[in-house]
Amino acid sequence: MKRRNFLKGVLYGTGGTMAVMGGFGTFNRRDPLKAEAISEDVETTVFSSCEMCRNQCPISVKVRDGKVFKIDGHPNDEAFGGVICARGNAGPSLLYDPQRIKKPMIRTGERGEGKFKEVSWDEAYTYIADNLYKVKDEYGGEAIALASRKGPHDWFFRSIGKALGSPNVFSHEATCPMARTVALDTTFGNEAFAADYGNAKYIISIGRNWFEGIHVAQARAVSKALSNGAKLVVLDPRFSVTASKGEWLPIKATTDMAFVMAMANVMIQEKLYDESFISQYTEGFDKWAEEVKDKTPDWAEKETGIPKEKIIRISREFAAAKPKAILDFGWRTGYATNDYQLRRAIMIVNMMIGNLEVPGGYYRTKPASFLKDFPDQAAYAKGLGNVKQPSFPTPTKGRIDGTGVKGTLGQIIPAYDGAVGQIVESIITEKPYPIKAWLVHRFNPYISITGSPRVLEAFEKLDLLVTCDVYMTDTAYYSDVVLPECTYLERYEPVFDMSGLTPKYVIRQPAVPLVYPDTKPYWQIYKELGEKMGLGDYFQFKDMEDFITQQLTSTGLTLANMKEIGVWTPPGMKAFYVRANDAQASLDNVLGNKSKKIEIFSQEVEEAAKQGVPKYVSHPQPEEGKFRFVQGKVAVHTNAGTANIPILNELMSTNSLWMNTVSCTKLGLNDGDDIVISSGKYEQKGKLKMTEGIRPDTVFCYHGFGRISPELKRAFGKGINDNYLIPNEVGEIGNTVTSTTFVTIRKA
Ligand SMILES: Nc1nc2c(c(=O)[nH]1)N[C@H]1C(S)=C(S)[C@@H](COP(=O)(O)OP(=O)(O)OC[C@H]3O[C@@H](n4cnc5c(=O)[nH]c(N)nc54)[C@H](O)[C@@H]3O)O[C@H]1N2
Ligand SMILES: Nc1nc2c(c(=O)[nH]1)N[C@H]1C(S)=C(S)[C@@H](COP(=O)(O)OP(=O)(O)OC[C@H]3O[C@@H](n4cnc5c(=O)[nH]c(N)nc54)[C@H](O)[C@@H]3O)O[C@H]1N2
Ligand code: SF4
Ligand SMILES: [Mo]
Repeated sequence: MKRRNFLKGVLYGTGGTMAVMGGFGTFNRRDPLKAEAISEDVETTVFSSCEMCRNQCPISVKVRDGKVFKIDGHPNDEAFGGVICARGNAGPSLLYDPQRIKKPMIRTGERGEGKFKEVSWDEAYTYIADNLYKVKDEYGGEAIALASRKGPHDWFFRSIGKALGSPNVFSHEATCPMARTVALDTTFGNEAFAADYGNAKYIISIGRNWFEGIHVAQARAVSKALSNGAKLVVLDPRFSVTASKGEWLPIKATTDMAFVMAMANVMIQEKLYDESFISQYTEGFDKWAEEVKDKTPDWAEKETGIPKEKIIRISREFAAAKPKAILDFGWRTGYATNDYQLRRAIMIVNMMIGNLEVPGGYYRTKPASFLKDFPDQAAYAKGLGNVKQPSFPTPTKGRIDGTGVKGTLGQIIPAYDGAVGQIVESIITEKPYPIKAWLVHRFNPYISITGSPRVLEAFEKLDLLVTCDVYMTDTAYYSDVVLPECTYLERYEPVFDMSGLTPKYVIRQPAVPLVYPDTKPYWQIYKELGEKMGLGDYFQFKDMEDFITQQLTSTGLTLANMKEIGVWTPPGMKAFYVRANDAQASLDNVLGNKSKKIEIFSQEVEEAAKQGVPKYVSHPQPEEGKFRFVQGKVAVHTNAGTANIPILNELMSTNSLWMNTVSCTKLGLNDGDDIVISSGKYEQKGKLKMTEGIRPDTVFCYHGFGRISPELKRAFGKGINDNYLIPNEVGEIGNTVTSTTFVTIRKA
């Protein structure tokens, strides 16, 4: 293996630029094994996948003398192009961080006092098992809640809760894309859709910030479209990095649906939509046309603050680019309470230009199970198998969040995800019944769920709080038991299905042995805990090599193949769009609903909320002296995950509050001032950033700061925790809502 150029392949979006530029030379400076002192002979490459965020980009890990010294993108994955982002590059900084948790711990002091004793794994399992059974005996299995960031760990983690008869198993999705998921489910009967940015000629972002809220393949595809001359329009109340690359429309937050409905209004008035697509594939268009009849650009200008001429021009440009145009459906989608209706409206406008299953539009992802039904593609349909599990006991009570209750909005919440914020409310109010134990995996409710003070109040009331993480996070700090997981660079995981326009499988395998020998991978933790609890039948595999072998049986691939190649796509298969060669091709396999139509009018949403077609809801705007508070991602950090990682903390150790220059002047505030942000009952201190890059009625901060665990020694006490200021009020489908809070600002 030849020494690779350190300056290759880092996708780094920041401060208005996105360029392929240098990696962190600082690794060598920090690494005791200096690059120049190491012989080339002992260098190996391990193909795996990144976990610095949940995108799981395929990576190529360079190891010398048993140490990871560099991570690149996987060279053979076209969508990722051998590139990773700044956070992915910082993997070794996490791996070798002496501040990681290294041993299981049990609380000895008061909750939140930070006093723990190190224990053996067996002691930790025994403590958890005894206390879970105690809660189950006293209150029933339903009094145990589980929450994790959605991912491959779910199979193992969730088995514990489900085996104890709990219906209250949650993902993080209600804090993230759930409004979009519900919109897709209720419109297409299926949520597995993606956008083909790379081939688009016109892209409109509704707050989607590809160059800071990074997904490497998406950022590359949008960049490719831009280099090919595509036009980008960005609706965002602040000037994001993405806004800097297109036409920025500083929209009033929470009014996006007015813009989208006015687009539909113009397109119908001027007959710019694809009538044959609408008549062949959709139902309920007449009701939508009726709904948007009075949603004129004039009206939308008043709602959104965007001049009507721009709305009309953009609607025409968008329609003229059909079908290679994308009105983006967003990623983190919880701006206002009825966000799922905004996302439905967005997809309806997309369908008006017939941009489904064609290059440059939206497509259903193509896992093997999908391809089976297409004779030309069936040869590529080599599906992953499941590892067998006995059935779980049927819970005796319904879920605390009302998921699945017919005739209510609970009916349309995805049962796999649920409304995670409800755990906090049910602990505190004991309604509909008490939650007494909470198991948390790879998730930090204190930072991630709106209403941090309420989350703390909930922690206080629990009989048992268990957290499995790589750091002593804020939530871990309040826990009874803390389980130290090893990092992604030290473990195997199930083979991951990352299908897009073709099927794709990605492996995660250890690049190096355990750095801290008393940490373990999640699959081992939950298997051993399950066995300790007498639930071993749910974990019928010897180790992860065995698990993967069971998964791969029906694919014809082996563990050895996957270890060697890292990423697999069917050789010879081309990107598959169902309507690429036949504009009238059937979409029956793409649509998961009974009607086999794109449901512009959704009977299900009508029954649940009397909103069969999306209806406009006007959200309050801030009065004089108050500001709307919005937040977002920054290129060099991940959510609640990376604030304490040495190299990333060094790059950015805190956040500040963005405020428009005019508003600063009115309040007599200056750049860099120490300020207090108040949302009424709750306050946070911070620093002010004076900028032209935000609407005068809005303030903004990057998310993930304001940490309260003193064990996060680099991040502790620095910056603003947005969720401390935002109440734990949820949207109509139980999603967290983060753009509806108003704040006042004063000098500290
Ligand atoms: N570097 C980095 N990349 C990440 C992540 C990360 O933490 N760091 N996280 C990953 C995850 S989990 C996700 S979900 C994605 C998120 O990716 P995105 O959804 O693109 O990102 P966000 O930063 O959450 O939100 C984008 C923008 O929404 C704007 N905004 C707020 N309210 C409104 C509104 O009402 N209307 C409009 N039009 N705009 C509004 C904010 O100003 C912000 O700039 O990024 C992923 N990638
Ligand atoms: N106000 C406001 N709230 C938000 C957002 C916002 O923009 N504004 N963003 C929302 C979004 S989009 C999301 S997705 C959520 C994200 O919320 P979370 O899922 O809580 O955030 P993450 O940063 O993904 O990571 C959670 C935890 O995983 C841990 N971790 C990392 N690697 C491992 C591992 O290998 N094993 C284990 N066991 N743990 C590991 C990290 O240390 C971290 O504590 O937050 C949401 N909350
Ligand atoms: S987007 Fe960056 S941090 Fe996330 S998985 Fe990919 S390389 Fe890692
Ligand atoms: Mo997210």
